[in-house]
Amino acid sequence: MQGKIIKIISNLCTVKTSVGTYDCIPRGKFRKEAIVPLVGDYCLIDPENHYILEILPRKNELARPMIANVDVALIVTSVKQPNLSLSLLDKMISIVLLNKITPILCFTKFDLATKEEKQELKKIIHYYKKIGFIVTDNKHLKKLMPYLKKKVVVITGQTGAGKSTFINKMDKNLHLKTDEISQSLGRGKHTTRHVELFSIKNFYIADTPGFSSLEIQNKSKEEIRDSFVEFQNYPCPFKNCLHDKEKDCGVKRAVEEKKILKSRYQNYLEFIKNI
Ligand SMILES: Nc1nc2c(ncn2[C@@H]2O[C@H](COP(=O)(O)OP(=O)(O)OP(=O)(O)O)[C@@H](O)[C@H]2O)c(=O)[nH]1
Ligand SMILES: [Mg+2]
Ligand SMILES: [Zn+2]
Repeated sequence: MQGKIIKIISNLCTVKTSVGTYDCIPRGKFRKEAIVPLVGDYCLIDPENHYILEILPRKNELARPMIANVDVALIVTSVKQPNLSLSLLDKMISIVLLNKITPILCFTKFDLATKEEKQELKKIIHYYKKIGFIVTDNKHLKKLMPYLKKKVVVITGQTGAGKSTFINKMDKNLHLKTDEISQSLGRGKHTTRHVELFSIKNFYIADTPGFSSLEIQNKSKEEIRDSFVEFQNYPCPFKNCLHDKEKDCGVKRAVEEKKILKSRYQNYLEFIKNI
């Protein structure tokens, strides 16, 4: 019988099939073959003995959050509490794009920002829109819905950014656990502990544990460069340039001329330095 893994807690996988859900454990051969089942996996199960027999090929997978077969990533970034982190945002955008997932940028907690901070945010949001991203907030649900229709969506972002709160808003029956952030640490408390896919309206959405730091894994400097999609708008005279050292680099010039957002370029340099 075929199904889709919608939840994993330790090694107990909840598998949704056309005739109901089954709690299954992966069969012994998985450990031997180093196959780790992921939420989002399509699999074959033995419903009588509650075994997962086989994981079907994936179209993509993320290490953080751990999930497979995703179409859209809703990247949640709080503008305050926790503080705005454009570094985490840019990193997540790169990871998502390099895994062939469509990013949607969702800013939360605008209500906590001052007038000046809102002005600054407006400019930042304008930039991300201009370079081609869908940008939204956690208030305008109606505008967002068409982008999620029939998709498998993962919500991801810093702990305490408001991911579970946002999903609760999408479906009033869910009642996912949410919690205030720690005032002393200025960040969330890792309230969501496991990845789980929910079928709501006409799409699937996975709530996931938040993070406070993130690594780009198994990607080359060139791949990271190419995930900064706006760089290609600025011709550079150097072949295969990483846009970090050359004096007359086209991308560096665009940064100086304020055509490329400075934080984007700085984050890019930081990411390739760490490869
Ligand atoms: N002021 C304000 N608070 C918000 C907003 N969205 C969420 N919150 C609050 O932020 C806190 C954290 O929200 P959660 O939904 O638990 O955050 P999370 O991203 O799921 O956190 P983890 O599960 O730890 O990753 C809660 O107290 C929410 O009520 C918002 O737009 N404005
Ligand atoms: Mg949560
Ligand atoms: Zn260059």
